[in-house]
Amino acid sequence: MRGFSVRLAGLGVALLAVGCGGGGGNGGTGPCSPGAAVQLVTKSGDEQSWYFDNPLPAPLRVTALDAASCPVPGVVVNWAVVGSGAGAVSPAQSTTDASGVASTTDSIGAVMRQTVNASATGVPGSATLHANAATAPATAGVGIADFSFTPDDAVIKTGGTVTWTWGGAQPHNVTYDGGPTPLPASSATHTGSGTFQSTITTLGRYTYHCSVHPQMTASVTVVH
Ligand SMILES: [Cu+2]
Repeated sequence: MRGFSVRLAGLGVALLAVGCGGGGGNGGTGPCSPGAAVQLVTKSGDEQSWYFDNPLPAPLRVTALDAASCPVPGVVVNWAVVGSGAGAVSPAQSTTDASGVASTTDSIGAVMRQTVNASATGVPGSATLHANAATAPATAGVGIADFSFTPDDAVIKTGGTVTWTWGGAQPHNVTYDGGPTPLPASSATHTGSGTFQSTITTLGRYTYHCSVHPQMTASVTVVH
């Protein structure tokens, strides 16, 4: 009963806070007033599958929570790869922001499955995240038909080759528009059939589109 009335009181405070119109810049994290952090929980980035010896596409993120699951800002999170020879995190230490979230970039090493631990001094509950790696493919195939590139996010190992194959009844092309320069050569416009290849050695993400149908966009990512 006591807990219930306390919770109602808290709700009243929250409603008042919303009623104030916000923008107060008081450093709060929303409708709750954070106490001491008791645990770190995974926010995002867990179980990514990528390629040996490359940084993962998305950061690892955890949220610090107090006993009432209210996000806690200002918590210093220590990131560590568990085991040896399995990549690295950067930075190894980061602080939770106004939303209670801290992040780091994880490079997976030469292991197929990597474990990263996120912990904070004085916080009993830590978080464990995993990443999975495989050998990057030397070749990738992309279909061009029905106003789309399929897949629209091809990945090749450095020095590898992407082959586009035309289909359908519309004219399309591969026109590079972003990435490490100099950009690879773009293709001619073909209709219904034809192929085109790019062999790329410089690491990075290259974006391209069809200049006939600019809404057709896709990318090639070159990894280690
Ligand atoms: Cu097109």
